[in-house]
Amino acid sequence: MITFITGNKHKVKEAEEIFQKFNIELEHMDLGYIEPQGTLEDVAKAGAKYAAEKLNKPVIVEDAGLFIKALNWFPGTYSSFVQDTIGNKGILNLMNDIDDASNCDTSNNSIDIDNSTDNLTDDSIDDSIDNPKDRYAEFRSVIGYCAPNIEPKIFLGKVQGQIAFEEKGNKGFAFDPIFYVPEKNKTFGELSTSEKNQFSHRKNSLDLFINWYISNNNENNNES
Ligand code: ITT
Repeated sequence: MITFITGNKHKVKEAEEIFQKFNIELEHMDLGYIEPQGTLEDVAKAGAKYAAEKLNKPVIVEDAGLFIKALNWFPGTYSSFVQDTIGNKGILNLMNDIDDASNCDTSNNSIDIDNSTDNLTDDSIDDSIDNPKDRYAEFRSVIGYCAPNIEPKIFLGKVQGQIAFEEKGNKGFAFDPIFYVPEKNKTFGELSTSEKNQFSHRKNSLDLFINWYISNNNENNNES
């Protein structure tokens, strides 16, 4: 049994489905630990160590965030604060400002772009943006694991995508409606939990953790 320390019920829902597939029992607890300023890795390590010592049992915590290239990887470790303050609309506005700035001296180019997109549907225009790299973003998830009397371990998962031009979908949570996955032609907000769980940052970090946990537990079982 592993205890997942988090105050975010959406994370629990996603993690429960992933753990079920491996037949590992997951318990959820909201311990409300104080997160230090630092990288996702720093926060995950400190949180896992604190919770394992406090509860005297094996725990995982997760620190996650959205990293947007054009914004110098903002909001990153400030994702929670940014989601609670300017929200998705604020992020879309910041992206618009960047688009406007980069289009300033290239008004003639837009005539070419308009012509070239004459026959495209709205959906495919999203795919044909001048330089999709400009809207490049990734979600990162760091799982911190710790148990009494051991040092914490961390597992990093990522997923690549783009910031959409508008919010789409009402599934998922937080930044999901603005995180567009070109391969699926959908935002995370348009995917069910099971669909998101096939390739998300959280799925990738939890897979790494679970594989490590299973092989480590087997070794311990064989030794005893
Ligand atoms: P904890 O109690 O587990 O810390 P939290 O919601 O504060 O829950 P994080 O600090 O790990 O979670 O994540 C920071 C923010 O990043 C979170 O509040 C969301 O706004 C956003 N976020 C993280 N994972 C996400 C996901 O899968 N989809 C959309 N937004 C996500």
